[in-house]
Amino acid sequence: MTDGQPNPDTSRDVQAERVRHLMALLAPGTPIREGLDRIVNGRTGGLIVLGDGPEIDKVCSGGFPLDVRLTPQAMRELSKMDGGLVVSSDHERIKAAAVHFVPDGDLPTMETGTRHRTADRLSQQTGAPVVVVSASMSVMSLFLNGRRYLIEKPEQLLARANQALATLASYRRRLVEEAENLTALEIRDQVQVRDVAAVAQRFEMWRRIDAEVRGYVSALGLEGRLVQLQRNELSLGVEDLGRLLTEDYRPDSVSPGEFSLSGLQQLSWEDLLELGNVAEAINLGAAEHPLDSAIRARGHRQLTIMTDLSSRTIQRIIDHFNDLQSLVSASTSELGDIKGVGVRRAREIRQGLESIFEGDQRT
Ligand code: 3AT
Ligand code: 3AT
Ligand code: MN
Repeated sequence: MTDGQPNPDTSRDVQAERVRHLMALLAPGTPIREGLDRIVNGRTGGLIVLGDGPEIDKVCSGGFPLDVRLTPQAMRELSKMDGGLVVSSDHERIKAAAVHFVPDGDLPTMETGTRHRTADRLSQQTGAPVVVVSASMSVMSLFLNGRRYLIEKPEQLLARANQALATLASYRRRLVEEAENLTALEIRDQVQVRDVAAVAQRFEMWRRIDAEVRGYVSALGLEGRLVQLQRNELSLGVEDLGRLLTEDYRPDSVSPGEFSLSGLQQLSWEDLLELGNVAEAINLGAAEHPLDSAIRARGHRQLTIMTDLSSRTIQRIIDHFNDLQSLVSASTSELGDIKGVGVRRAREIRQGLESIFEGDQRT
């Protein structure tokens, strides 16, 4: 990348994040969305700039300055006039109505109608989001920095949210399978980098779909409650799994704060499917044989699953034994001597370890 150039990935992420945020502000249940829906139903069309101030004033001509509370009714009535509305950045007030906008006509736009061309250029010139309700097509669009986004109806969003939820459920199943597989290998001390990478890969795939679902939830507003409940159900324990995985497999040379699975977020979907890329993105494995190298869990995950010990006590146990293998061969009394554990808990841990061990031998 050349110096001084904005990173295209970062700026795309920033734009995507801004669009998600705006879609939440325009979601069903908000006054502005109700106003937009009324304009759609009234078939008058509308052009609404979300933001005011000197930059916007420069491209306004004519119309009527106002300062009234934004209500759905006011939006609808004021949109009956030719021209558009200026709304305060916090979406609380309507600052002007029947405004004729005159953005720079040299700015490129692929739109055809004068309302849409104006909205596109207006957003490019001022950086403000601009919403258009098409009178002829009954659709709502958001223009932001030269791009147009459809503001979808709840039915359309729900259909896609449900598809995403089904994907999320199946990704969760695969993630749990890979985590169980890892448990079996941890007990046998047969973990290779590829096994950890497989769980990390599934975690990241789950995270991506989860982000998509969360986008739908915010765009659905009040209509998103059921999707939200299902999403919560499908995310139970997953964040913890990701955290425990990093605590278990962070290389000794890397300090705790510097090791995370977030490196995976930079991978394209295609690259994410290669375990070698996954291992590299989270700095696991040697350079020559990245996937085959043996690796040991510290034991955070197993201790968390098996016991109700505080993370501080778990850390103490791990500081003492170093890794899960030494923990497996530890005696009850050695365990009990650790501060915060005690005899009863030591016995619980031993039994817990033995039961996964036996469970593993049976299969
Ligand atoms: P009506 O009395 O409603 O016909 P008006 O002066 O109120 O005329 P509108 O703002 O309602 O005008 O615009 C009506 C259409 O005129 C919209 C657009 O297709 C066309 N139009 C407006 N301005 C321009 C322009 N600068 N160039 C080409 N077409 C334009
Ligand atoms: P529709 O899909 O027909 O609603 P459009 O992009 O085809 O939108 P039109 O040319 O039909 O747009 O114009 C429709 C109205 O849009 C006319 C006027 O009330 C409003 N409009 C057009 N240009 C401007 C502008 N520069 N500033 C404010 N309002 C405008
Ligand atoms: Mn038109």
